[in-house]
Amino acid sequence: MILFDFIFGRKKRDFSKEPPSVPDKTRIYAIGDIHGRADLLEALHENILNDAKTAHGDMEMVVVYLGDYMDRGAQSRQALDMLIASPLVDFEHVYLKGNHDDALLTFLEDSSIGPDWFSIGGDACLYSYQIPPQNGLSARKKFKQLQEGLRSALPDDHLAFLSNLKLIYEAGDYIFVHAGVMPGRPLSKQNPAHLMWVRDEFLNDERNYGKIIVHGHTITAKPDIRANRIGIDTGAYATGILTCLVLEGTQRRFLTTEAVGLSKPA
Ligand SMILES: [Mn+2]
Repeated sequence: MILFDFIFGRKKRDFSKEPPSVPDKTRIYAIGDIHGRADLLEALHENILNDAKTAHGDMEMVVVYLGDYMDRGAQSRQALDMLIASPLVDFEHVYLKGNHDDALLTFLEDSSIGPDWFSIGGDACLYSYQIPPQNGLSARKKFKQLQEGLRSALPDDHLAFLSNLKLIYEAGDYIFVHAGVMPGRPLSKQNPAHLMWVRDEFLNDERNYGKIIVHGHTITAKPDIRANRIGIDTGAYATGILTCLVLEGTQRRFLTTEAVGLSKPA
């Protein structure tokens, strides 16, 4: 694909001399990992709508969700309901896929990943769909039952939403992806799992990709602003702080929710 030929090709912009920008007359709002915090999503949407009032009428508004809508927080189902039923009006919407969203889709096909999924908060997701816990069964039977329960309980529009998530989005000098990229590999060699799961190889890599990579997935207390990337997962499910990066021209700024208290881990 053209995108990654550009990223890993030879013609790389020196962003220290020429600041990265998004396309003209475009304002982009990128939202970090929601993880079942519909309450914070609602608050952040309100902040964004207020913020958007300052834009000129001919400006195109884009909202990019970096994925991990599901798990950990108590309101996975409600978060998807909100994204599906109450999208930001007059915005273009880009929904990226996080490793947790992918885990749910995998679990629908293969109940043997249940223990791994639960170890990263999948149980909270199932509770939000009011699926009974199935305690007292062997692990194999329990996760088979839970899979059946999820297949019945997951609304068609939720399945369609999750099935249509994208792995990557490009705008101007920026690309947006859930976790990051595997450095040194062209897109044709990128494993989708890396785009959703990568950590240290990417986080510790300081090379200029020719684009600034906006990502979630790895929690930092404040937005993690580096020369080649910006991380905006501020651990909303536990901190109450859901972060949004706003890009316009060469400007960057942030919107966040107030800290509204700790969620109860499931
Ligand atoms: Mn993630």
